[in-house]
Amino acid sequence: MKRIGLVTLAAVMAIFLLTVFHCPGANAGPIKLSYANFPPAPTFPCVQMERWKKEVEKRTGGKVLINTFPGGTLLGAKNMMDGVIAGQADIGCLCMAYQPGRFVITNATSLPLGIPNSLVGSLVLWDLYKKYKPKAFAKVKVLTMFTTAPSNIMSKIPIASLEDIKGVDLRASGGAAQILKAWGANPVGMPMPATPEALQKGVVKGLFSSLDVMKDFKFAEMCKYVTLTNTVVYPFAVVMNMDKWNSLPKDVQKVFEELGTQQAAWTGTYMDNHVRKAMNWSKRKQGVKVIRLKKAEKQRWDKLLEPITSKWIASAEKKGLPGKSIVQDIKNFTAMYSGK
Ligand code: DTR
Repeated sequence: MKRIGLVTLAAVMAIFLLTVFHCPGANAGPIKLSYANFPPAPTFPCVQMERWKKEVEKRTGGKVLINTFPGGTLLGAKNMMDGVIAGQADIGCLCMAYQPGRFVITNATSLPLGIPNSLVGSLVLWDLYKKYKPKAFAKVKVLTMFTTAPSNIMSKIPIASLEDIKGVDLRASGGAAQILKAWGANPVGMPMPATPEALQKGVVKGLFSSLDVMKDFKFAEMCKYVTLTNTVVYPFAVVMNMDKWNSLPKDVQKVFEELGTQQAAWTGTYMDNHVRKAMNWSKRKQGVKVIRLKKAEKQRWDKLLEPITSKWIASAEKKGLPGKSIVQDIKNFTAMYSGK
């Protein structure tokens, strides 16, 4: 009798232990996800990451915990996409302009098509992604997309004319590099985190980017001139490992899906406000001088950009992509979100 009792007890305990340790969901604790980002924590891609983390943890009632890795501590600017596909991080934030050949459709937002700010740019990009569902993202779940504010020239020397910019080494990536080239500068490509050292060492005399970086990377300490061009945005994507996405419970997936457009709009708004703050700080605390191109001069600069879009359309169509419709959609979405 005693032996049978012991056997029964052992069986009950075995079933209990198996249930606790092998049945996912039963007592398994929160779902933990890693989120990698390439630039330092105070910069806008990481600020939006922390906001998304907070929102997810709140909206799932603590069912999901996000572990964030800013500053390239888990994945860097150029291996973000492949790292997420391989599962080195569950989620990753990447700047598509750093790989222009890989993200052809979404990088079309980097053409000089007059996107006026980051909020409009982010909503346009997100709509473009949803409409075309580019193959480049087939292996991941895209959680959101957003763009920077339009780019301007930050430099150690004053640039007020095409003559001034001729042959100047300026850092830019992707579509923005083509713009600099059209203006006669010498574009030097590198991801943003490599730029402070390039400026310090004199490898470049300035950069072409949205102006948030004047404060967040303290570029205002080295670049005392800003030439306003308000041309082209840089597109970003936040992607998730597909198997990890498929393993999430439906209610968690729903929270992530709902955040897609909201996060794009939140980031756009944050960026636009932050650019204003960064420039106020740069002018007041760092004595940065803002240069506005004279009207006739601006016309010369704009004229040089005209062939870029038609060239892009031709090269996209050669690759079998509907280049013309993509450009038209960007223009239409921009007009719609700008209230035109
Ligand atoms: N303008 C792009 C992207 C960019 C703008 N602000 C930041 C901050 C941190 C990383 C990237 C960016 C660029 O020049 O790389």
